[in-house]
Amino acid sequence: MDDLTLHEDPRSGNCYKIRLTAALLGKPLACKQYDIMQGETRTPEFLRDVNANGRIPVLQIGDRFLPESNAACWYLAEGSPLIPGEAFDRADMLRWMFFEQYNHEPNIATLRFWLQFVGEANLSPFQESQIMAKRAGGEDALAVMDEHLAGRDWFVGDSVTLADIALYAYTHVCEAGGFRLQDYPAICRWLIRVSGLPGYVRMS
Ligand SMILES: N[C@@H](CCC(=O)N[C@@H](CS)C(=O)NCC(=O)O)C(=O)O
Repeated sequence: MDDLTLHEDPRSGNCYKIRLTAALLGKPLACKQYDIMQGETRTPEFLRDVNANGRIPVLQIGDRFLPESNAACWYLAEGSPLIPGEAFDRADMLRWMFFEQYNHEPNIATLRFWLQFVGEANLSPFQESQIMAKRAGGEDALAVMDEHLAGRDWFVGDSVTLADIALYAYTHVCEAGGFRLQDYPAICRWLIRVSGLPGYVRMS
C-alpha cells in the first residue's frame, strides 16, 4: 500500500476531517505542516509540486497528490463502513458533504478564521461587510442540521458516515466564530456521539 501523507495546517477543520477519518479507520497517516497565515501554501514550490490551487489539505498518496478534504476522506474510506453500501444512502451522504462545502464551511469556517485567527480589528472593509451574511448563513445551516438530527443519531442511515465527519469538523469549533451551540440541542447530542467513537482523535 502507498504511504499516506497529509499536507496540513493543524488549525484547519478541513485538514482535521482527514485526520479523523484516518484515525477512525486505524490507517497510519504522516503529516507535513504548513502555516497558512504565513502564505506557506502560496509559494512557487507548493503551487508546482503539491496543489496549484494554493490550499491545504492535500492528501499525498505515494507520489500522487489529492486536494479537497472530502475527496481525500472518500479515498481513505473507500470500502469501509464509513461509506454506505446502499446507493441511495451513499448519494445522501454525498448530499450532506456538498451541503457542508456550500452552505456550512463557507460561513462557519470563514467566520471562525476571521474572528479567531485574523482578528476582528484586522479585517478588511469587505470582510467586515460580510460578517452579518456569514452569521445568518451559518445559523441557517446549523438549523437545518439540528432539525435533521432531531430523532436520529447520524446524518445518514443508522451509523457514522463521512457525512458526520465532514460536518463535525467545523461544527464542534463553531463557537470560535460566534455561533451558540446551546441553541442546537440535537447537534449537541450528536457532537458527544461523534467524540465517543472508538479511535476518535481531537482536532489538535
Ligand atoms: N474546499 C477545500 C477548501 C480548502 C481551504 O479553504 N483551505 C484553506 C485552509 S482550511 C487554505 O488552505 N487556506 C490558505 C490559503 O488560501 O492561502 C477543501 O475542502 O479542502
